[in-house]
Amino acid sequence: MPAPHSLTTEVKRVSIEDGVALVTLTRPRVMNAVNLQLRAEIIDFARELDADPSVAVVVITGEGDRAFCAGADLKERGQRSVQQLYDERRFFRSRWVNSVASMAKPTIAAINGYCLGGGFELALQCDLRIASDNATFSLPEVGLGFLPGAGGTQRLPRAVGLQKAKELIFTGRRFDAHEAERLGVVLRVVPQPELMAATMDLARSIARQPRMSLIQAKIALNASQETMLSGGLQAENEAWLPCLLSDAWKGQVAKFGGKGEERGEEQGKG
Ligand code: CO8
Repeated sequence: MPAPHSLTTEVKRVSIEDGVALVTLTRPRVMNAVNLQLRAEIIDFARELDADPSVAVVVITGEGDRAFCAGADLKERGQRSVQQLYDERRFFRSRWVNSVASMAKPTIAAINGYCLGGGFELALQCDLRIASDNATFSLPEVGLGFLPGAGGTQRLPRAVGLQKAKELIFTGRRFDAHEAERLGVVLRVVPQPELMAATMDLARSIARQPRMSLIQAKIALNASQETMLSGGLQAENEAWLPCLLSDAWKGQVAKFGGKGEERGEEQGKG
């Protein structure tokens, strides 16, 4: 395993250890709101960490205990003309709405405090979400004269069902971590001081799994949300086949006296 390293900018910090990249949004004075720079850096780090062989799992969180992310930086947006907002959206939309969701590697949001608007949509891009007991969720865009336009109208119904998503988006009401857990928005809720330890434990346990199996399993699981059953089963088969050639599988089958050919290298790299 390469030595741990980190990458810090004005708006985010990345540290990598034990196969887990921890990305922290570092704008706590504005509740980690997403300005243009942070949006561009999220798009970049998603691509870079996906290609980094020292990374198996990516965790995203917000600095401090008040907010994961309070959505778009409304102060910055307020300074921009309609033309600028239109041009930026045309350029960024397709990159932003799938930036984290399109990562091959598993991703986890560690949600501390407010998780609003575009911040909630960013969390919905992650494969797994763990919330601290002080987390508060809302998609308030309709009340702002907009609609959730960074994936919220598509990913929330997939998480909670269409009717509940309509209630939450039409009203924009805030709901707490325990309701988020009941609805299936988050996997589980932990006391605020334990959030990062619990999330990193989960991330490390996933990072110890064979890399190729994780990536192929994610492809097959995601296909279940995009296709009919027959298409999903086909995608599962296509995801299964490359695993047959992985070092991890060869090593496992050799342990049982099978025709694993040469033992795989270290498990976790297959
Ligand atoms: N953008 C910029 N600054 C913010 C944001 C934000 N989204 N949220 C909070 N801040 C700032 C506050 O202005 C304040 O700064 P300052 O001290 O300079 O006044 C600081 O963070 C602390 O905030 P508060 O003092 O308000 O702290 P509270 O604990 O009282 O409240 C809240 C925290 C509940 C998070 C409150 O700040 C709030 O409601 N924020 C706005 C949340 C919101 O509506 N987010 C946007 C969601 S919509 C979205 O993300 C999609 C964009 C759609 C628009 C598209 C336009 C083209």
